[in-house]
Amino acid sequence: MHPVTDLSGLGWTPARAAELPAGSVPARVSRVDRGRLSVLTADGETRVHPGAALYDESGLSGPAVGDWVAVRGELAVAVLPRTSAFVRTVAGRTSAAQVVAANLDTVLVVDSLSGDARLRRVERYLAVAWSSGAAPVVVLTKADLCDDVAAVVEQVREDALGVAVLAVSSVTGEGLDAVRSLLPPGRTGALVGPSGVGKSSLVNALSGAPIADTGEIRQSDGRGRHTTTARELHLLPGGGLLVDTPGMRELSLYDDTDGVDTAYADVAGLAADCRFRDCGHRGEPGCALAAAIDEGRLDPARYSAWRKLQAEAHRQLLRVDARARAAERARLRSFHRQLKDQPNRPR
Ligand SMILES: Nc1nc2c(ncn2[C@@H]2O[C@H](COP(=O)(O)OP(=O)(O)O)[C@@H](O)[C@H]2O)c(=O)[nH]1
Ligand SMILES: [Mg+2]
Ligand SMILES: [Zn+2]
Repeated sequence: MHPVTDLSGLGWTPARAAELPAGSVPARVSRVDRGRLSVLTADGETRVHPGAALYDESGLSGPAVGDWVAVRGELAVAVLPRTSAFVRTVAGRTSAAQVVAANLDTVLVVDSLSGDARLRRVERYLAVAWSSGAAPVVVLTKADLCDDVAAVVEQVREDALGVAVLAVSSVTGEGLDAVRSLLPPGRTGALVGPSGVGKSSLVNALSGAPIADTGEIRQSDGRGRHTTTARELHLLPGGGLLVDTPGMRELSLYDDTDGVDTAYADVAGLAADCRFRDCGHRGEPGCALAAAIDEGRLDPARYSAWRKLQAEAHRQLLRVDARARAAERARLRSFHRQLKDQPNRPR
């Protein structure tokens, strides 16, 4: 762990100070374990307890890797508002929505240059990346295993219009500098993509040290199964911050804006023609709304009203429901009581 002398090196921005409750200090969540948060502070890494008040029923309000939390003593008392979030849901089960990583500047959609079937996957991850509010980049790994890197990169580039596509090899070091340049000091990226494409190897190659568990370690542990590695925020030698995530098998957008879409059926109807099924209409390629505005078929004012309502619907989802929160608090209290009653609990 490299020492960080001031919080801006961890991605802190002065604007966040207004959100900080009195008497608390900010810390950035680097890892979430059961009942414990690892956080990065100006003084280094430490562990704090998440207060029960941080959670609501949606599962979205609780602290995620990359979140800024307000800490009092050894307790995280609030999660500060997120500037972006990569959110996954298990298809068809909105209750399982989960913030994979928060406050990202860049989402690195990772796939491998060896093997195929990557186009649809990259597309899918890109769609979610676009809706995160962070800028996506495609990183194609294992360049050393591919005979015609340029051809594959070109093919992906055609599909991912407007998004940079980089080819790298964690074995030869090819392309690593281009990835490094995406992550200057204080900037935060997250590696997302299927299991086995080389995300953790990339973290290790960028940091010059085996700080993330890779497939090889998994194989040599003899269990023959993927260890569920936790998401973790790493501080790179160059000062950038990078979240490694385990593969996400089921990935879909968290979206519950049906009500708004009923009121704006015309806009929603147009949006159905966007190239990405989960188009965030933020300038991504193939956006039918952008085309409709350009061609005068959609009133920009109506479009922005719809956008505003959609954002509002999303905020509603993120808003803490008082009743659900009280129930959750009660459940957590009894959970903590049970823990305390166990004589041999680890400390
Ligand atoms: N040849 C080659 N193998 C790689 C490269 N990157 C990762 N691997 C291998 O791919 C497997 C999965 O890598 P890992 O980093 O664990 O993937 P993750 O699941 O996305 O984190 C491991 O056996 C790695 O050694 C690369 O650039 N070149
Ligand atoms: Mg990994
Ligand atoms: Zn669109």
